[in-house]
Amino acid sequence: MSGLFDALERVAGPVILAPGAALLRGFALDDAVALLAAIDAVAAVAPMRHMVTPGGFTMSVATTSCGDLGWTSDARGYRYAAHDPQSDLPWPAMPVLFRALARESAAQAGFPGFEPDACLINRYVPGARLTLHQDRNERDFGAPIVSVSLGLPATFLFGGIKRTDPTLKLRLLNGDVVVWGGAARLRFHGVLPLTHGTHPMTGACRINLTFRKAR
Ligand code: MD3
Ligand code: FE
Repeated sequence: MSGLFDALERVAGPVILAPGAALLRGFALDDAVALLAAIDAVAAVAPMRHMVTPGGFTMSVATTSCGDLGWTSDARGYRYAAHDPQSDLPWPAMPVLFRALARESAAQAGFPGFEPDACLINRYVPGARLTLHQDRNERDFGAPIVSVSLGLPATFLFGGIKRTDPTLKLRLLNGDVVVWGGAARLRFHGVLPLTHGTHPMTGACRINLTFRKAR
């Protein structure tokens, strides 16, 4: 699955996108099949669903979570909760592989000892997108967020500290990991509408994992 080019990018190490933001191209490639199987197991217990924003919009991205805390949204706002509001069950445990990948990725980017307590799983089908936003529901902005892209490629928008700041476009591919910490942690970001396609591992979708320290 991983060719010479991928191997070379891994020995080359992190690409610094901006202060605090490090791209680890293909870092999750060898784990992709196992990650997707674990995602299926999580979604069997806590199904992917389209959350409603506090503004009343249904998100085009489908979401679930695993770990001690899961991210939820409804008319009352965005928050982390220990139970899936749809079932009242605790979120599924974070798979050991997820934990290890998040920790190793963060360490590669200069954030040793990262212990996420929440993993948000986003699923994009063609047309699904995420408008520019900041991630500010976590208690400690000192911890990074680690993101893992699987399946179809997406164009990621990386903005500044103000919503109106110019954005940089970055193509995120199957197996790419990005660590967002330090000065990058509160930058605006989003994902352009997914374009049609088929990926050998995921079919017609992209899945993104984000590992967070919510508490
Ligand atoms: C930059 N997810 O779940 S991952 C999200 O591809 C989210 O599903 C996107 O934004 C996705 O909140 C983007 C990359 C990412 C995640 C968190 C960040 C970039 C970030 C936090 C701060 C700065
Ligand atoms: Fe985000």
